[in-house]
Amino acid sequence: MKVYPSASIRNVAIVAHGGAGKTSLTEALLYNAGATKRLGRVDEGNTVTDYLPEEIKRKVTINSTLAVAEWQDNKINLLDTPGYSDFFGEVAGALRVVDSLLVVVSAVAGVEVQTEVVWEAADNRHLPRIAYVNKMDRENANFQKAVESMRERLSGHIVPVQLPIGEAENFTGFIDILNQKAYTYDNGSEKEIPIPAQYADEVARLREALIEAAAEGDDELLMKYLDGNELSSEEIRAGLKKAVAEGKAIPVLCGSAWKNMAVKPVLDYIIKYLPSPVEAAGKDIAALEEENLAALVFKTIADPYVGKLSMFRVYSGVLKSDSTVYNVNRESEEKIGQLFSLQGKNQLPVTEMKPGDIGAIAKLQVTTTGDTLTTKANPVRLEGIDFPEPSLPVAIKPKSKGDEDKLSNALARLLEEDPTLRLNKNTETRETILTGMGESHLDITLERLQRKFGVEVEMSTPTVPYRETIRAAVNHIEGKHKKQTGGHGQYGHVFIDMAPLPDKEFEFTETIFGGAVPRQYIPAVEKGIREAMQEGILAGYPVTNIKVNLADGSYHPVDSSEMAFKVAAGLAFRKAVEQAKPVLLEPIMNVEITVPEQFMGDIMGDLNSRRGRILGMEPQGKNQVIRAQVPLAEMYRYAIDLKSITQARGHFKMNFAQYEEVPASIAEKIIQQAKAKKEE
Ligand SMILES: Nc1nc2c(ncn2[C@@H]2O[C@H](COP(=O)(O)OP(=O)(O)OP(=O)(O)O)[C@@H](O)[C@H]2O)c(=O)[nH]1
Ligand SMILES: [Mg+2]
Repeated sequence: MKVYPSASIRNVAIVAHGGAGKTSLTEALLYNAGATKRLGRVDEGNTVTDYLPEEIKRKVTINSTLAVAEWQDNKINLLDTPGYSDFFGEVAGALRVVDSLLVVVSAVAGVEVQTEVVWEAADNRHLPRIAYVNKMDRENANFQKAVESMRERLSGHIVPVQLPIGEAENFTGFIDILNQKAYTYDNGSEKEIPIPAQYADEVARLREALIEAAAEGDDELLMKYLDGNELSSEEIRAGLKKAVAEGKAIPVLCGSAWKNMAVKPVLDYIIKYLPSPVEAAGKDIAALEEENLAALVFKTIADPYVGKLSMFRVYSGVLKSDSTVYNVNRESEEKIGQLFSLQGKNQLPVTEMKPGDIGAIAKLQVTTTGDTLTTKANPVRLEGIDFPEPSLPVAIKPKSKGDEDKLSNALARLLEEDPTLRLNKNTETRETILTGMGESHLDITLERLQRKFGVEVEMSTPTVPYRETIRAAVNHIEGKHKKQTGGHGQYGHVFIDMAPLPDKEFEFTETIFGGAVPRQYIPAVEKGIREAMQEGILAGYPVTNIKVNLADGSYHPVDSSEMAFKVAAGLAFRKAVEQAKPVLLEPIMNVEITVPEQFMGDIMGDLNSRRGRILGMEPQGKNQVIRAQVPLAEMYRYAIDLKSITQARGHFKMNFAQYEEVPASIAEKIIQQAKAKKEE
């Protein structure tokens, strides 16, 4: 593919709620730009951007995928993003590197939740955007309603720049408000027609609103407009472009990606109204090219056959094929082989990439997502990417024993690819815990493990790392291990005191008098206690927060040994715990939940049913932040339940607070279960 100068590049992410038609619109844009020979269908699994087996199977986008439309001597880098909230990490990566957005709104459903979520994220990044009301051909399509839902639920000045001619099965074309021209489609070919008479008033009204929005983009223009002067088409265009750049105006187009009607104007609008990287940076081209190289890796694709593919955006300087760069995050040089532009999964070689361009490099050695590639002489470090924290943990293990190494290698690769996965080993429960964004995310992760790396994995709810402790002090508890059956016998004999130790896990002391237990056996007694603490007497969980004192004992000059004293200590320990009011402890988590105001009542009720204690709440913009303490046992599925309570509008963070006693009725059940399991 040819090298495009920075001013002829547009970087656009296509965003919306799931199913609005992002992938279908991307496909139609590519088709109209001649990048593909046929219009693929999501439902037939043959689109450019939904190419992964997991995407084809579900008919849903999972990864942000790059595809390029060359239009009027410009290069549009389109990033087709997922709409489902589990994959928001992919959207976050895309938002970090694009200069603008194409927001798709279904003409049937109007604005949906996930569109609001990305819209807010885009507000925070000050990204200019245009919107496309898609599915105008569908039953119940209603342009007016869709626009109203945008005005109700999204920020900014929503400005229709087109009007559909007919709706649903009568949708035949569109009217260009600014130029006052109408077009219909006849078997795929576009034809200009006079504006149908019934739309004349509406077109005039919308044109006035459009001019007003354009005037607001520029103070001088606004004065001229308010003084009652006519604005020229050129002035309107320039004003609108400024208003879009500043995020004040959002032009709204409409059409049908499926029927390929009114798709070309989207390409025109992207070129005319959305900023090039040069405009977005507010610098001139020469400056950008002469500046030191700075490219951000925003996505990594791990393929067991092709190897690693790193997707990047150049911010300044020129990145060349077959060069050496410096990874400032890893403090290491990287060899760059062939650079590629991407058409979905297809790689198109390019010799170099100018500032602003987006592409991919294969087989980088040290680089991971979020790293900056720059020069060693004058390193630049770009801001990284804000990925969402995952909150749904599951325990995983390979289905076939012996696959452990294979699994951990495969997981390492997947983690490199997906920054919204976390992997931990719980040393107490000995489980491998994989944390993801939601059920679908985890399902797909397991599917990938199997497809890419051939490891089949089982998942289950993680085990709660309960602990045991005591509530009372006991003194002089005896433990005696004595075996004298001919030959060399065994003899160990101790008396211990035991007491709760609130702020420390364990403490061992001794007050042996007159060598009742010889010095050399005392460490063995401590060792015996420590080993016995690994398995409590209630349900087999580790015992903590106790202090033990070795008070007395006796020995045998021939039969005593370290081993015998270790065993005696263990016997004394179990007896002591039994008498010292043993209880079960559970981990309590600090939880911070952020939800829109209207869900507060439901959230509180739900926390109650999870044995939660509310610590406080405070407003944060349109949201409320609730702080609470909740037992971990009640939180394993919270990610799923919070999603369903808030329609995926809420999120939460949690970290360990402290251990607390399990309420008696619940402890009873846990102890019964542990007994049953042991007998099994
Ligand atoms: N009738 C009609 N159906 C459409 C149109 N655009 C998309 N669809 C259908 O709507 C469904 C979803 O389309 P996609 O393009 O996969 O939507 P998406 O926004 O990419 O969805 P996710 O990637 O899952 O977020 C598919 O069945 C499409 O065929 C349209 O303009 N008209
Ligand atoms: Mg899609």
